[in-house]
Amino acid sequence: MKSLLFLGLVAVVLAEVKRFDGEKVFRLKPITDDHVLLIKELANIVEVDFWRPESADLVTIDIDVDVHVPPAHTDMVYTMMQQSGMQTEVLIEDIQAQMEDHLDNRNIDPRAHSYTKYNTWDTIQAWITSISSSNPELISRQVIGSTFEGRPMNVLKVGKRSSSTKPSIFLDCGIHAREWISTAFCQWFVKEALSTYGTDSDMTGLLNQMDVYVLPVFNIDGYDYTHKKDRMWRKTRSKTSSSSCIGADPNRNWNAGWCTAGASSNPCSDTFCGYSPESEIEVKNVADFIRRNKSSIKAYLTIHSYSQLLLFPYSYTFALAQHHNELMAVAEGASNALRSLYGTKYTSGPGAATIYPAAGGSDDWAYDLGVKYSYTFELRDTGRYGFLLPETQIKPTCEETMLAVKYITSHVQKNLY
Ligand code: DDK
Ligand code: ZN
Ligand code: ZN
Repeated sequence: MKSLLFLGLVAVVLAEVKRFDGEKVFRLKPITDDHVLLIKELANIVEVDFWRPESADLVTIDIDVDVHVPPAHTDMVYTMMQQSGMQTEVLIEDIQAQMEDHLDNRNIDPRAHSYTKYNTWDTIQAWITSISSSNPELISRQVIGSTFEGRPMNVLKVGKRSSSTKPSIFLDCGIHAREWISTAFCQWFVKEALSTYGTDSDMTGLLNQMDVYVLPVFNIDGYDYTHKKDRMWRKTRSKTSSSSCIGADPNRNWNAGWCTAGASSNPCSDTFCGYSPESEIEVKNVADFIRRNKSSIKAYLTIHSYSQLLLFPYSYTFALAQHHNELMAVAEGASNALRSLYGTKYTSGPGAATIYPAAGGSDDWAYDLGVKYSYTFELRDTGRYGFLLPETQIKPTCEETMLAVKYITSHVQKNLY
């Protein structure tokens, strides 16, 4: 009886969804070295969840630092910051309330797929199966491996069916679990491709001439975890015997200046680079796929949030990429196209100088492999909602992002031969 009770208790604890009642996101504006030190010290004494930049190591003077502070320390942190003279504002008053608000409460079947909802992994998986089987002329599907927890990683090849290999573009979403707007974008892209092929001449031309490989959710285990347990999870869910902390940052785990800057070798950090390059099976699976298809892949696009940035190599060094000028010009063109729809402003530039040095990223790796047009998007917003972007913004965000993506793909197409 006692052991039954105990088992029951364990089950309750295991099933528990993390709540964020009264938890706040602060925006700190460090303008002196002391301010920077104070933030780093704070991260040492309490467990701070960095939203932007993604860890204490990345904090420097004159950048906005968005941090989620555990409830027990909220007052202490606020007082500490005020006393130091650092400008501090409350960005999100109550994460739990915002978490409930950012989802639309329409009484529709939670398992039904929608392009204007943050779908669960199970729903996305069913969508992947059905959309590929009902559009055989434009979509084929392949499994490129499994995640750490054993979920199949599906890549959709979107393009007019052809007997010969076409030049291609690789697009992934959801490298980071909590960046839900990213995952929504890949689904939107597939929908737009299907619904505008044959009517929109740019899309028709693109899909006739090229294939777009779409990986709808890169970090599936993490994404599932954000729906079921902890909305703010970022990393993979891999376990090792060397640490009780789980997961590595799948955007620090690539073999490109691996773990030399803007990444942590502490397994408990949100920017943990992993035990070796490609230690994360999801990274290995995608890297293998890109290596296998290297001769056809002309562009690599990866979608993140938030900050409204369009980044390109390098992030592991301040050195400029060999094709810097062209990459910059295309990024500017894409940002302008994006802005033309709703006025959303993006900043473009090389990662290290524009956001922060960060080694081991997928874009740098793809570029060094020879994929010239390699871009990282950081979608909406700039911090009002952060990772909790309301579902009502899925449509406008995806629409404007489509314009930027199409600008890039048309440039790639023009430069094929
Ligand atoms: O991985 C990051 O910290 C952000 C997205 Se959340 C992107 C950093 C720039 C590109 C790194 N290769
Ligand atoms: Zn990200
Ligand atoms: Zn981001």
